[in-house]
Amino acid sequence: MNIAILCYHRLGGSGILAHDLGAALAKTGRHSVHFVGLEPPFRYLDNDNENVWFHKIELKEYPVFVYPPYTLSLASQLASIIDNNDIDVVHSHYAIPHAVAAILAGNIAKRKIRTVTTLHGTDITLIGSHPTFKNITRYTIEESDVVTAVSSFLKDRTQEVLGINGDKIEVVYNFVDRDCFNPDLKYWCCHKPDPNRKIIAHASNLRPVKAPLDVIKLFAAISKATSFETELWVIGDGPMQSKMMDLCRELKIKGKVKFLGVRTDLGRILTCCDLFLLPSKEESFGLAALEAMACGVPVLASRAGGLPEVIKHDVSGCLMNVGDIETGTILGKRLLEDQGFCDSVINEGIRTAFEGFRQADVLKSYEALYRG
Ligand code: GMT
Repeated sequence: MNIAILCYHRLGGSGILAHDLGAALAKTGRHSVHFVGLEPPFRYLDNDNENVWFHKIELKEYPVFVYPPYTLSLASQLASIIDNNDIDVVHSHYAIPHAVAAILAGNIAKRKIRTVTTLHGTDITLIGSHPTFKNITRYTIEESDVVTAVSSFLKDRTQEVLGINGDKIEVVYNFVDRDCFNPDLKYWCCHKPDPNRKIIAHASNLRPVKAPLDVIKLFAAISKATSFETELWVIGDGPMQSKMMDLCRELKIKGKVKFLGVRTDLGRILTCCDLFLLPSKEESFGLAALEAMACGVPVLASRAGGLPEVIKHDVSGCLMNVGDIETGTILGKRLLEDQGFCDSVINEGIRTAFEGFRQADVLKSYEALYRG
């Protein structure tokens, strides 16, 4: 099949999943994958498959426009891409505005396409349910041939906030790319000078929904509670970074916290870490948690959204209530200090990442939905 994939190229779980899915579909040799957007998706530069293409969407600036209308440019150019490349399926990741553009392009193009829309989380919980977008989000879900959600939580939430018929939405979980996330990756920092120093990590786009200040508070409290030396690595960047830095200064832990910025070698970095924190206020799936589990890093996450579908408390990781730093500190200390518990959590985390969320199963599900 010829599949067009629309996604955001900036750091974010939906773009990462869209890229990894496209790369994996192309690798099967059964499909050509055409990424369409303003820039190639995050991680695209690692791509070396001849069945993968990138089509750049050009924006038109004009004094009459307050902002260049991206959705219209995307829909118009996508229609040509569909006809010129015999596209069979347009798979939109993140409903707004990709699914809108796909539906418009499907109406404009001469070729008949199948529209598949994957809901990732904030496209429903924060954006799609907002009064300014609610009608168009519901419309795109109703008009897409297939709609998937990355967790049962997100499916239920979409039904609830948009009044959508549940039969319309299929749950297809996310997966991790085993080549990029596994416990055997090695990196310079694996040769840690001090084995008694524990590395605690967080990776996200540092938006308020990720509760980045709770990351700092948790780290400060765990650091105080444990007998180990500790360091926090913050990977990614985003609007809360300067507030996180301010809090580090206030809590006098500035020297222990490193901001590593946006990295494409996240898997290699994770293999050096001893604990991963994801205390989000909301999280429809928590791809970063699954990536950490795949690399053999125990995860302490919040009991938010779809995270309990990914992490079984006390088995494949630990869950705390959102904002409950006190309980999080006890759990984090245990994950660092109780070696037997930590080992069993690590093993179960790896098993979950590669068996519970098997890439081959996810590919099969999407391929079946593409065929109809
Ligand atoms: O979490 C983000 O801020 C990024 C966002 C996105 O759409 O790029 O992530 C969402 O999609 C990911 C991939 O499916 C999920 O793992 C994240 O849980 C989800 N984020 C939220 O629900 C907050």
